[in-house]
Amino acid sequence: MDLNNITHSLIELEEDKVYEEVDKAIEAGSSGNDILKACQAGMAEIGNMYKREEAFIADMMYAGEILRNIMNKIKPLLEKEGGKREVLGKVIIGTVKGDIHDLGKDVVIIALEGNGFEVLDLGVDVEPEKFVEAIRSNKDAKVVGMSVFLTSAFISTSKTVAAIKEAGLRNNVRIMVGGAPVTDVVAKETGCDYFAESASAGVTYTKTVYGK
Ligand code: B12
Repeated sequence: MDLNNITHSLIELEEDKVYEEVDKAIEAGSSGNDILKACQAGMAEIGNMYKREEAFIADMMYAGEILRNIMNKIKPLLEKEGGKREVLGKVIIGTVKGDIHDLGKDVVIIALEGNGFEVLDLGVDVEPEKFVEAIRSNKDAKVVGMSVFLTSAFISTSKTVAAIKEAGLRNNVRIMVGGAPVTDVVAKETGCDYFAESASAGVTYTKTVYGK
């Protein structure tokens, strides 16, 4: 099924139309992942429009609310697509200090949980110390995920990794980082182990760390 209508109506912020299109796609048997991809394309374009000063921050906010509702609609599909039900391991996740974007992180949480991982969500604007404390009190968590959407918050990622090192906990965990502006180079320079370009890349990496 052609999911361009979802992307298009999201860009146009036609809220009712976009829900209608999502419902149609679900009924036609589209996968949760494909519906999500169509939404991500729309969100990226809204971000570009904001950058070109063709959209306001209020538009990004509205699009974010629409996406949150769509995520609630497709959550059962995404979970079912994950398959596994037994608990495979624990992951600590949060959006770094100075950054409040949480939609990307929340998609990752749905995907991890759907694939059998327990997730400790630290929320947004997370201080480095909070990551450290969570690692210290959850010795069974072998993976930490950091989300960052602002280039100005890359420094928080570096600081968080440094704080984990300073606390003597760096060897206890593998750290993955993701978010729209993140690249392999950013992951390396901030001291993370892995750049996850998508939720499913994050799931694959986590499975590898846990030997699953
Ligand atoms: C919606 C949105 C907002 C909403 C956020 C709502 C929310 N609850 O999250 C609001 C309106 C609050 C917002 C605010 C701002 N935003 Co904003 N926002 C966006 C927008 C349009 C979409 C982001 C989004 O939710 N995408 C959808 C999801 C699902 O994201 P995704 O990237 O596809 O996620 C996948 C991967 O990235 C990956 N992933 C993400 N995190 C992680 C973590 C791990 C561990 C793993 C494994 C994987 C992973 O997996 C996800 C699922 O597959 C982006 C544009 C863009 N290109 O992303 C701008 C964007 C990120 N924002 C931007 C800016 C500038 C801002 C503001 C500074 C604007 C302002 N002047 O105030 C503020 C910052 C506020 C703050 N302190 O954080 C810029 C950042 C530029 C930069 N490079 O620094 C962008 C890129 C827009 C642009 N092109 O200019 N924003």
